[in-house]
Amino acid sequence: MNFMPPFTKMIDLATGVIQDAVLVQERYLCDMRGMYADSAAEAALAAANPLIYRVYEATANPDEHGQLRYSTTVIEPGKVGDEYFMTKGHYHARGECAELYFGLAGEGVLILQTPAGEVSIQRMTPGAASYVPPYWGHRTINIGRVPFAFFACYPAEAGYDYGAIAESGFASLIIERDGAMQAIPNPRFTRK
Ligand code: M6P
Ligand code: ZN
Repeated sequence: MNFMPPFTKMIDLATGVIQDAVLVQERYLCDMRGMYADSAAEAALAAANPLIYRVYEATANPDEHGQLRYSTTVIEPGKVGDEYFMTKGHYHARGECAELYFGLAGEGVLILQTPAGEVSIQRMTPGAASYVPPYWGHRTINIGRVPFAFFACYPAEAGYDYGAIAESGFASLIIERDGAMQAIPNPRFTRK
């Protein structure tokens, strides 16, 4: 048995930043090429190349069975055309692994989807504990005017499968229409 040392890290609930984060991922528009529906709007923003989101990871816990990892994600406010800033979205490489999200700041949406294209849309405000069941792909979206931050905890062995979502996205697009969030069908979507 490997008795790794227990630890506690503070998370700034207003900003979502984890103290002494081991790994920080930054994704700019150029890291998400082709993922937004409006390619003309994407091209118009290409030179500015805005920061879309950051991921702070607490520790690099070993990817072994039984271990957990946790992170926070902070998505900037903004849109590409009508479509709100969002994460890439992924399935777990080990599809049987679930995940738990907890809203910290701002206002967001968690969109989930089965490989067959069934979609579920969950609103995430501070205090919302949203469960990502096994086998559902998941993406988060900032639908507010300030950064949207949430905490995530998942089996260390879950892994990432970005392929299907990078190719055809989710069955619904989350857009702003007349100042409000709306889900509309994604014409580019095909089943996994
Ligand atoms: C959450 C977790 C992470 C994930 C991050 C960004 O913090 O689910 O595992 O990396 O969101 O999402 P993505 O990897 O799809 O860009
Ligand atoms: Zn996940």
